[in-house]
Amino acid sequence: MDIDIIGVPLDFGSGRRGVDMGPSAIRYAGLHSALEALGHTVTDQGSLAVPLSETCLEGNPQLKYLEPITPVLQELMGRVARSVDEGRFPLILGGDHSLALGSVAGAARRRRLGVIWLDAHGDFNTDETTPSGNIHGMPLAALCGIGAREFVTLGGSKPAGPTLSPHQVAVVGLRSMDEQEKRLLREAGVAVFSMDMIDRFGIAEVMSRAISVVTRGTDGIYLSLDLDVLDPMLAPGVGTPVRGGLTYREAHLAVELLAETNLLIGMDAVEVNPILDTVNITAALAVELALSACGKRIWDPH
Ligand SMILES: [Mn+2]
Repeated sequence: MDIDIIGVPLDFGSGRRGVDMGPSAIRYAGLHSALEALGHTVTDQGSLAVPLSETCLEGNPQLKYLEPITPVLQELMGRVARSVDEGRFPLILGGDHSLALGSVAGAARRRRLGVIWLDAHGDFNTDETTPSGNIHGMPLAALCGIGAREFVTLGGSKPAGPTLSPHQVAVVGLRSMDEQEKRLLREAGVAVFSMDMIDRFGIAEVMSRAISVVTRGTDGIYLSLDLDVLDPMLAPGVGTPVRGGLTYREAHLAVELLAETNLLIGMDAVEVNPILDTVNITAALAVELALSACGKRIWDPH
C-alpha cells in the first residue's frame, strides 16, 4: 500500500515536555526503510509546523494552549482527509494524543469510521472534568462531540468529528481513569475493554469483541495507538506511564488482528517521549507496531 508519514511534534497537550521529539525518535528508529522493506511505497510528508510552547500563552487553564493547538489540528485534519481520499494510508507520528482530534476527524470526513483507541487512559475528560487542563486527556470525548465547543469544533461551526458515534469506538487496555471521566465514558456508551478484561479473556477475544463493535455500520477502522498502553517496563518513554499494561506480544497481536480485517485505513502512534526513554526502545516499539499494522506477520503460511 501507499503510506503517508506525517509527523506532529506537538507537546502542548501534555504537562511534560519531550513528546514534541517523538516524531524524530520514531523516524530515527528506522520507520521509513522498514515499511519499504515490507513492500510498501512510503512518502514522508515531513512534520507539521508547531510553535514552541515557550513562545505561546497557556490561555484558559482548563484548556491549556488550545489557541496554538487549533491550527495544527486543522491542518492535520486536512492532510489526513486528503490521504484517505487518495487511497493512501496516513501514519501519524506524535506528539501528544490531542493530535488524534485532527487525524481521526480527518479520516471520519471521508468514511463512516470505527475507532480503536489503544491507551492506558480514557482520554475522555472535558474542560469541566479535567484535573490538569491538559488537552491530551480530552481528544476522545471531543471526537464523540463532548467537551468545550471551541475544542470539539476546532474553532469551526460544526464538530470536527461529526461522523464518529461513541457506539463505534472501543478503548482497549484502559487502566487509569478519573472518576468524572469514567462517568462520561459510561454515559456516552463507548465500549471499554479494560486491562482486567484482557487478563480474563485474553487479547485475541477482547480484540475480536472490539473489532465487532467498531465494524458495526462502518466502512473503515482507524487505530489511535498511545504507546502508554504497553507496560512501562517495555515502553518507558511515555509521558504518563501506568503499571500493568500490555505485554509485547499482546500489543502486537492486537494490531495484527486489526490489520487482518483489511479495514484499517490509518493509524496514530503517539506520546513517545525520548527524554524519558531508554536508548529509544519506545520509539523502536512504535516502529514495530506500525509494521504490524501494515501487514507484517511472524509467519505467513501462504
Ligand atoms: Mn492517550
